Amino acid sequence: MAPKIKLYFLQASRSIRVSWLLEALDLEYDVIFSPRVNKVAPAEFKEKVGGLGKSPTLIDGDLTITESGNIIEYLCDTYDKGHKYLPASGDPKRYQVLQWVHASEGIFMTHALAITYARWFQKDGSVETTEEGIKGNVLKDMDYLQDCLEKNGGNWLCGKNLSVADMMLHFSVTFILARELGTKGRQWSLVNHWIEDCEKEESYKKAVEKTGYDLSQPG
Ligand SMILES: N[C@@H](CCC(=O)N[C@@H](CS)C(=O)NCC(=O)O)C(=O)O
Repeated sequence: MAPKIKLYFLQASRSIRVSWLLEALDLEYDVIFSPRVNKVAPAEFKEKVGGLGKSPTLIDGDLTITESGNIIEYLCDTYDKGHKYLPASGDPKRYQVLQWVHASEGIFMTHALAITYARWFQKDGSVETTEEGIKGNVLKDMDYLQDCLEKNGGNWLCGKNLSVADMMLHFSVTFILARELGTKGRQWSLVNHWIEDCEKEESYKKAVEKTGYDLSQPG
C-alpha cells in the first residue's frame, strides 16, 4: 500500500526541513520531487502542488497543508507522541522551540530574501548598495544565533537534544551562508559547528539521500 503521507519537494528548498522530521519520526512518505528550472519552480510543478504552489506542501490523507513551520507542528502533534522534537502544548519549553521555528521564517529568511530578491530583480542602481544596506540585519541574526549557541553551552538550539528548532533553522542558516547573503568574509565558529552536528544526524542524512536535496543547485 502506498504511504498516506506525500511531500511536494522542490530542489534546494525549505522542503528539507519536513523531510528531515519525517525521517526522524520514522514515518513512511512519498516524495513528489521537482528540480528548479532557471532557479525557480517550474509552472507545471506549481500547478500540481496547487494553492500558491509552494514547497513544502504536505498531504496526509484528506489533509493538505503548507508552511514548513505549520507542517512541522502538525507532524509533531500527530506523530511525536513522546514529544521528542517539540514539547507538549502548555509546557513552557514548547514556546522556546516554537520561537526558533517562527524566527527561521519570520526573521532569518525575511532578511535573507530581501538580499536574494534585490539580486534577482533589482534593475536600477547598484545591487551592492542595496545589499550593503540590508546585510546589517542578517549579520545581527547570525551574531544572535552564535550568542545563543554559546550561552546554551551545547550543540543544539534548545537544550541538550535535537528539536524542530534545529530542523527549521538549519535550512535558513545554510541558505544564508551558501548564497553569501551579506556574510562574505565573516565566520561564526559555533554556528559552523552546529551545522556540522545537524548534518551528522542519521535522520538528516536519510532525508538528503531520499530526496536528492542539494543546496548547491541554483535557487
Ligand atoms: N514560508 C513558506 C515559504 C515557502 C516557499 O516560498 N517555498 C519556496 C521554496 S523554498 C517555493 O516553493 N518557491 C517556489 C515559487 O514560489 O515559485 C514555508 O516556510 O514553507
